Amino acid sequence: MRLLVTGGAGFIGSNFIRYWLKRYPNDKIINLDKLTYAGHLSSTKDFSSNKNYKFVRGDICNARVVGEVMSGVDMVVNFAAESHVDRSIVSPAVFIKTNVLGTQVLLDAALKNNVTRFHHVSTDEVFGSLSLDSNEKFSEETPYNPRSPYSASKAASDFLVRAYFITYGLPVTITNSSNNFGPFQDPEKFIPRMITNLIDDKLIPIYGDGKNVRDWVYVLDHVKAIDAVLKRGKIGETYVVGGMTEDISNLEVAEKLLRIFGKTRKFIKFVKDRSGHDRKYSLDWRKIRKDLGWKPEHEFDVWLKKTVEWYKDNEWWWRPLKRRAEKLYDKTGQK
Ligand code: NAD
Ligand code: TDX
Repeated sequence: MRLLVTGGAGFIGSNFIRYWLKRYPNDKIINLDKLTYAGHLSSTKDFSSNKNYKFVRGDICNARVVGEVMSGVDMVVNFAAESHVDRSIVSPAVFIKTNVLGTQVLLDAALKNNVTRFHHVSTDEVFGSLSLDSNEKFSEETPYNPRSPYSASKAASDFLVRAYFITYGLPVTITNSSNNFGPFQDPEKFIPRMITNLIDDKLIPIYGDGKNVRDWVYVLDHVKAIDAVLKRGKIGETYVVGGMTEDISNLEVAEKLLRIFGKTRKFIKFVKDRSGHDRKYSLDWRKIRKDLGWKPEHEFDVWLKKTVEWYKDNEWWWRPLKRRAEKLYDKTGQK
């Protein structure tokens, strides 16, 4: 089988390719990535010389390039996106271009080339925000209510993917996953930002009161969920993918990290809140468990510790990215 992976030099995409080449050694993968500030060839270093792997630098908004790489492809897995909420608040336009227009360009090419599957990687953020005292969980039935330019652009892309299924019969599937953590995540995101600051004995900036809740899934669990959907998922369906945490606040995550590092709460610094900051995400992933037999297997505390070890052992990877990541927060004042 021939797979086109977009955004494979990013966090989840590179973890997906690493997993897939090992799991399915006869499959061929083309990685189409623009190498924006978030794309790093260093994340693909260990598999870049695999004979079944090919990297093409290009933009998913460019119909010519997309047409070329789509030729002869069986399945598409679309990770390419602008993915950072804080950046979407500072510069929304590129989120609409890549996440909405780029997805539409890919869908058109997929249709022309009769791919057997177009899998779109999306987020739980399309469902909006829960209140802290609610027991509600997001599921495949939850109406969309995006609240940031990032989540609005991802919601628009999900709707386009469904429209191509309904209107043209393109064989699509979608996953809406919660917050991922693990190796190769850019140090501008929460967990790696905290870890890399603590390695350098710096304070860790917590937005607002730190009570915001996220559902955390280890990146390999997410990758395996996509594998399950590609192999056994039903065409036209959406699957919600969540992790093993239960209502854990940002402050609690920070405290766990402080314990791992043997540091005190003095390292916590409360900073200005994110504008429109979603309060809580919580997911009901019973559908993918029941229909496809997938469930998260990586326990949060254990894999948080292993993630810390990974960042300690791989300074070569994140150190060159750290200064640029912090520049964003010079702009937002969240330092
Ligand atoms: P990331 O920001 O680490 O990587 C994105 C990749 O896409 C980069 O390699 C970048 O160079 C590439 N890219 C960006 N614009 C492009 C363009 N126009 N053309 C080609 N390539 C382009 O993102 P991530 O965290 O790995 O997320 C991957 C996908 O998963 C995204 O669609 C995101 O919305 C979704 N998602 C992420 C999370 C999470 O917690 N990180 C959770 C749920 C869903
Ligand atoms: O320095 C920080 N301090 C802080 O308190 C940063 C960077 C974040 N936060 C908070 C904001 C959020 O409540 O931590 C939480 C997680 O923040 P991010 O890592 O920016 O993730 P989030 O905004 O939840 O979005 C992530 O999960 C869903 C991904 O970036 C998205 O791509 C994905 O769709």
